[in-house]
Amino acid sequence: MAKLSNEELKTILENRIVEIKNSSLEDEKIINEESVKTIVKHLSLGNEIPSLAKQFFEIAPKMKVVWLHLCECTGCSESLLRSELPSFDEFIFDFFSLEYHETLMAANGTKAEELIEDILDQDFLLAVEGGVAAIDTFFLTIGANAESGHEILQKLAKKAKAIYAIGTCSSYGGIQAAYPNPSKTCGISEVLTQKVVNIPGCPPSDVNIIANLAFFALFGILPELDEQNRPVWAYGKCLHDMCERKAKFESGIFAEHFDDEAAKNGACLFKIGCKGPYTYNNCPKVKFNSKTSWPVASGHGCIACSEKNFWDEFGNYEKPMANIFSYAKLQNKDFSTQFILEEQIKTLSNIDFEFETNIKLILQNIAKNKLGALLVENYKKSFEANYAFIEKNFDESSNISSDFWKYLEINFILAKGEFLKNKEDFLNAAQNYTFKHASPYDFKLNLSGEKPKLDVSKSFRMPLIYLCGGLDFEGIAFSVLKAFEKSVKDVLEFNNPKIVNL
Ligand code: FSX
Ligand code: SF4
Ligand code: F3S
Repeated sequence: MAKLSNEELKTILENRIVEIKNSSLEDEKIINEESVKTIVKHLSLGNEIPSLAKQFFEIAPKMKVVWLHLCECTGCSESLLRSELPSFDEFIFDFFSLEYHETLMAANGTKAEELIEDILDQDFLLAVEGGVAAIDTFFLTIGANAESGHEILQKLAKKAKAIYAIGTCSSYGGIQAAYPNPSKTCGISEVLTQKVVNIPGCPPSDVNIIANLAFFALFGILPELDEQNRPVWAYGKCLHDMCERKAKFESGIFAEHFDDEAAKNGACLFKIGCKGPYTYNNCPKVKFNSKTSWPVASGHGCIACSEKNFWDEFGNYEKPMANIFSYAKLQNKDFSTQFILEEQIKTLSNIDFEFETNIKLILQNIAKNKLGALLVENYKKSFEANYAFIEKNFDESSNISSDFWKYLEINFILAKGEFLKNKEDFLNAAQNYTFKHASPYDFKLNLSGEKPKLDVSKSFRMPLIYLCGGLDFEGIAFSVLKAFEKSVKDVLEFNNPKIVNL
């Protein structure tokens, strides 16, 4: 749904408080102020909401929660149990009423199944942990009556006020859906017609679980969602941009081993597999285990556990996404054909697009700030021959161009230490890259002026960073072309919102 302003949300809450006061439903309980404040802070709802939210939770009948376990490892519940503000007991006794949770409730066997039947006539939120075996449903058979998980899910989803897919398994299928997926498991939204809010992560943080359920309890609506139905407040930003090791990434300082001095001194973990640049989640901010740590702080690096198909698409987890480390063996064969490139070049020639092409000057520009100077130094150390080639073949005179191929050639020279003689070499490398995910390039597309402007001048540091970080030329070629493809698509869409046909 569209994003409501904090003012609009405040009005909804005020009205709901009045409604409850005028009804016979008014409850009376003590709510921990710090816990409400923390939830509201995570949701970025502004300063006026916490006191209203506290008042609401104190008088509103507790929202019932049914938590299902389908195909999964119970890591999501483990994450939830470690919540601090609110604590898990506050969560299930004060803020909500946890009616059904197979690993936590006392009831079992037929008694447990009766609980599900009883809840069907009441108002409840459905939280589902785990993917669902939806074709050969016997792979997931649960309980005394040997019902399938698929049947139980369908039955509850029809009556739930809102449905949350908790974790990557429930959102996208997760580990059991990894190749070759023998049980043909999938995310629950693939088998439900009802709207499902995805809270991915293997596991997701306690914060992302609780705050999203609390949003519905407070306002009776779902939070703003992105195109994958993930709450924007939690999954709207790339975690790499919030990472405490980002300055090291920008300086080309990478750990080579998990236990080396560089790793201990906070070096970036990209070279030993961190997938932070490809992952949208708020882990550096909200952390795990009562806010004690998150993967990158603990020294391993992110494995992109909240991204779709991460088991298959992001392995090898302790190596960068270079072809030599790939087991996925995808090939991007239909990507950037000659025809598509010609279309892109045509679009670029109609927009404001120019840049310096003298690599010597480009490197001098990068070295103007502290991190950039370190980066150029580290590149020079690791790619001595390429650096010498640049020194030898470029003078100090500026050469501004808007030639698409010149941009590609700069990347080629940085990676290979020679001029690009055959354009095909660049395209073939991009098409032979065996991962589906491009490494981000910092292109700035400005659509607010008279003419769209594509500024690529800041992006020249990216190949240096990626090369020092162990990405291969194939990865660089693929990522550069993907960045152009995206910018051109955005320009075309801006010029004519109806055509987007690359
Ligand atoms: Fe495990 Fe949950 Fe991963 Fe899946 O978390 S931590 S396998 S997302 O469903 O239990
Ligand atoms: Fe942090 Fe990983 Fe990004 Fe490095 S690559 S800055 S460790 S998120
Ligand atoms: Fe998962 Fe990466 Fe966060 S591995 S927990 S998305 S840091």
